[in-house]
Amino acid sequence: MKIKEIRVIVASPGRNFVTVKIITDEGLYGVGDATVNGREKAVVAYLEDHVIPCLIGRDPMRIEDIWQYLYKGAYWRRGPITMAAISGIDIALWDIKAKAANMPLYQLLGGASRDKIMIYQHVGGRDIEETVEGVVALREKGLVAIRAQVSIPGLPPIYGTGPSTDQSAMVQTLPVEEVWSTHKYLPLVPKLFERLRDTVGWDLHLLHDVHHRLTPIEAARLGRDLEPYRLFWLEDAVPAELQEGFRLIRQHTTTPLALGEIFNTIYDCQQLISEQLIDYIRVTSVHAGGVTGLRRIFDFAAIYHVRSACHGPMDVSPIAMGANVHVDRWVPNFGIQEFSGYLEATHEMFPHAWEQQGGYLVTGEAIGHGVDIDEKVAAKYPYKQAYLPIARAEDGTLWSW
Ligand code: EZ4
Ligand code: CO
Repeated sequence: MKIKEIRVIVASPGRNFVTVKIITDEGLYGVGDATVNGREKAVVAYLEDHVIPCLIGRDPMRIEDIWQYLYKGAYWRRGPITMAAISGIDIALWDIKAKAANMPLYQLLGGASRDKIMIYQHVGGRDIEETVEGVVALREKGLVAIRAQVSIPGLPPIYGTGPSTDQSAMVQTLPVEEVWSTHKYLPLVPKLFERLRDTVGWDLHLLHDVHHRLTPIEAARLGRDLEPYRLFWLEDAVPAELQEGFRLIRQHTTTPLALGEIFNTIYDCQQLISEQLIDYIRVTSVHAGGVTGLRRIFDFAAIYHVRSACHGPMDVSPIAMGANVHVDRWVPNFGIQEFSGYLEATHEMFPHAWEQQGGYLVTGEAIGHGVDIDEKVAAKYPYKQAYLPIARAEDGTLWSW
């Protein structure tokens, strides 16, 4: 079998997606996700100019060799654009291999370790009351794990707080600038979770995402203040270029820590994992080297009691979600899968075998990863330049988020 053609399809069914379609001379094809939210066209150029010409005529069964060729062979290793391109190719090649084997992908990985994949979804609110109502409503839909966020009183709602969980509302032609205050945020979050525990009790898993906005000592304080409410985890407490920064948080709190949605390789989390500074590693197939990358990172994490928790917002396409849930079905050290749902147009463009059943996703038994792209539908939704917002402190200082 040989790779005959590779197409890159860019479309915007509510969010922008970059999809790779690899077609073989035997007619089998596979699809992969290569989306980097807000930097989509950089990946398209990288694929079309530098990756695809090298792969035509190669044996698509040699997934590992192609992965190494694109990683080591480029000389310029790592980085979000390179790794998203590798991820898109890798996910499509695993799709082809599983189709050739006439198996669902999870079978090829070693078979099912579980029947269903626990997910968490997001709730935000303009104030604590609104968030509590949202959590109660989602629990009634069968969710067993919920991420709760709240706007900071006196500041306009900002990304990842409230009121909307529909991230398409946040997408703008140029980045919107939002206002952040650590001082106002820190005492508010424990009040939210106190109210939530009073209302929903202790069965429901509750999570919170800080979006990298704190320093280690501030995160240590927040983690400690949240201990009475037994969070499932505190996500992205601090940006993690300095992995050893998490030692300080770890010394001070037993609140479980999750990190890694922007990581590309095992090297981004090597120290975090080997020093047991986090509890959940949040890498996802589209950004961390595809199925091959996830498998490598999760196996390494298992040694150190760190569990998987793939990033799964609306800008991780249903194809990457398909790759994730097949890995989730197999991975022995599974933790949870993020799933923020998709807009109707996104479902229409990516027919998928996986499906949500209350608080869980199931893979389905379709061969491959079970997700396709409908190119006719894609043609209806042309690319629109869009960005997520930028955060500044009240004095105008550019902030992490
Ligand atoms: O900010 O996917 O956990 N999920 C998140 C997401 C990310 C976006 C970035 O593109 O934090 O909302
Ligand atoms: Co997050």
